[in-house]
Amino acid sequence: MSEERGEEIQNLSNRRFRRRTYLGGLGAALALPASAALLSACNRLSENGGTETKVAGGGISASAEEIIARRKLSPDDVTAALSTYLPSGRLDDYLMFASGGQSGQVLVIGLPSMRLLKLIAVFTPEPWQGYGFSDDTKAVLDEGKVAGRSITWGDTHHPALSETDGDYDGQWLFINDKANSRLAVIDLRDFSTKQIVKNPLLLSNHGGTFVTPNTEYVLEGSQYGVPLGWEYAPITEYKEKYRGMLTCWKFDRQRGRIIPEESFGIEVPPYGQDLADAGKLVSDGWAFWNSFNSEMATGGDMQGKPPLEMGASQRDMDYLHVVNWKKAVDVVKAGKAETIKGFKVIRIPTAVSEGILYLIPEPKSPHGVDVTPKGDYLVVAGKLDPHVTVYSFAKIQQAIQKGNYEKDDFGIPILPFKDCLEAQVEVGLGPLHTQFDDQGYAYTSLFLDSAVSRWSLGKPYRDDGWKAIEKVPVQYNVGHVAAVTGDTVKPLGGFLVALNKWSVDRFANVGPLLPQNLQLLDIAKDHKMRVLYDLPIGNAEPHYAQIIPRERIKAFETYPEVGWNTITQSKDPNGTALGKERIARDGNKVEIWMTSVRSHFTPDLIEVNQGDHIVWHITNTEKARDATHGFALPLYNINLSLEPGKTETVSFVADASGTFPFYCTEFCSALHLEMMGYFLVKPSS
Ligand code: RUQ
Ligand code: CUA
Repeated sequence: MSEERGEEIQNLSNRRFRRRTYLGGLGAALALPASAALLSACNRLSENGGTETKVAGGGISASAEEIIARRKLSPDDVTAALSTYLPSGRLDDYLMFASGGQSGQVLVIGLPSMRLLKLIAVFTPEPWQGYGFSDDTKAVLDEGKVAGRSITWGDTHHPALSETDGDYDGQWLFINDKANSRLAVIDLRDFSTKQIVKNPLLLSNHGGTFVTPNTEYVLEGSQYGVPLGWEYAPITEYKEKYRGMLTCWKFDRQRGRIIPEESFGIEVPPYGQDLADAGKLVSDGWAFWNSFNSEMATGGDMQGKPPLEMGASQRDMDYLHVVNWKKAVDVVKAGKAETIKGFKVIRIPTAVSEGILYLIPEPKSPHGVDVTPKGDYLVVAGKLDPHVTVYSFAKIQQAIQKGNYEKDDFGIPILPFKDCLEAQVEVGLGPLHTQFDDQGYAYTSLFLDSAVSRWSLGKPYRDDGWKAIEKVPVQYNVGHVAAVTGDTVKPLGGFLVALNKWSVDRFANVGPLLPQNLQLLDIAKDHKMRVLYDLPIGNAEPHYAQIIPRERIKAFETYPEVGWNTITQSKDPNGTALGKERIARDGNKVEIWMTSVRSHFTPDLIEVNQGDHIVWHITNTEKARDATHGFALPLYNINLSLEPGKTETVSFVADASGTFPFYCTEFCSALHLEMMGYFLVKPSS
């Protein structure tokens, strides 16, 4: 070491500031002796010779230390920054799929950097992806029509990655639309939506989507009771006519589609079914839904009745629904389901006599029910009870065997609470949702406390028993939490994201509608939990999220062949090779086979007559990664995205005459602005 260098280090280590604010945190974060980390950090700086760096916020800084001082960073700030920063070009270790709330989309976020990587359009037209503009994607959105009406948004809540043996396999993603009781299927080969299914009997859902351990079924529970099929019925007949339904949607992995004809519902009372989870391992074959309105309150505040939310909170207990979905599949196969509006439904008496449906009391107004990694316990968090309630799956089975049950007003067996209870752990105020890690800890969001609680599971997970360990504040009003593979049979731990509803003072004021705050927490085993990063979400309210190791996703880099149909994931008969472009007229139908390649559309001049029916196929013949072209046609409200290899078709009537320049909307090349052409529509008279 040069004398100069030695002196520099000596000077650095003598500075009280560095010792106080930098050393401890940095050393801990890197799991190195503090001095070694410091030495290598300053060695790197001085080896660079020109250590002066311009940093954001203005000014010149000579060293990490000076940046820390000028930006007034604490040791925790520095360790947080070092834990999440990714140098350019380095990839995130995990991908988080978060619901996009009212945007009707899915957000894809990299961890630990918390960078937004993609929005996947699902229930809402989205121009960048050309979603809802091409014929094929319009058809996907049209599958989501409700009683013939186009719905142009969705309230996405709970994404579910497809699973093999209870763990994410990275192939498919499902998500619900709470507002209209719909489900969507997203193919993770190209991160785009392939199918929307509308539940024919319901108008709202919530306890879904959740998949069974081998993605045999995608589960969807209704939330707000309606007569099945939502015909009018007086509210005074709520108990007689209104119902909930738990729907098991059959998923065909080969076809990559939900098969409605092989799907069915299980009728349940109008108890306001809430979140759900599928059993796994020892509890495979079962599924669990909470409920929050066993009072069957229907509001009527202006008729002198208690407001709905008060009415729905009168009893001390609501009901956990325990459902044997495997048996339900057999019952449907045996022809014991009824058909309502073309959809198979197991009615309540059949569900009871076949041993498909049981209830267990649960502390009032619960929200989440989460199955532990081995499938042996169910954790229920009751919003109005400071405990999480843990039920034992084995005890539930014993209670079922024992028989001699009480029944609810609908004749459904109620298993005794005490017989099924394993433990109650006081975790804090307003517990909602629980995730798990690889250490036998559970993490529960505390909405009212604005905190995340870490608590230990009892045997066989940990010897220290069922007990609260620590709490960390989050900002603010946390809904769901998501840990790495935190709801699977193999949770990996390490990171957890708190999806907070309120951000209040965390970000620059952007007016009265504030962003949501997704906070990344370090939950590594060897130290206390800590918040590392705040990610504002400025387009909607994400609810649930799932986090998967990046390498489990095997997405296309470009489409496999030029002329690819992204809905069928196979060659499109209208895919067009370079040199095969053409325009064909048949009566007043004009069909165009166009190619796009840097920096040209062929043909680039098209003339038709007003009133012609246009069928326009465009194939991006590029093979280079990221060589995407767009296609915009003014007035006609068309914008497509043509990723390398993709063929899109758009059909319309050229009912407006005029001169329409079409152009590429992706800055694809130096001659991108020149990538245009004219669509001329000759007036008919
Ligand atoms: S839900 S937090 Cu669908 Cu809990 Cu929103
Ligand atoms: Cu193609 Cu710009």
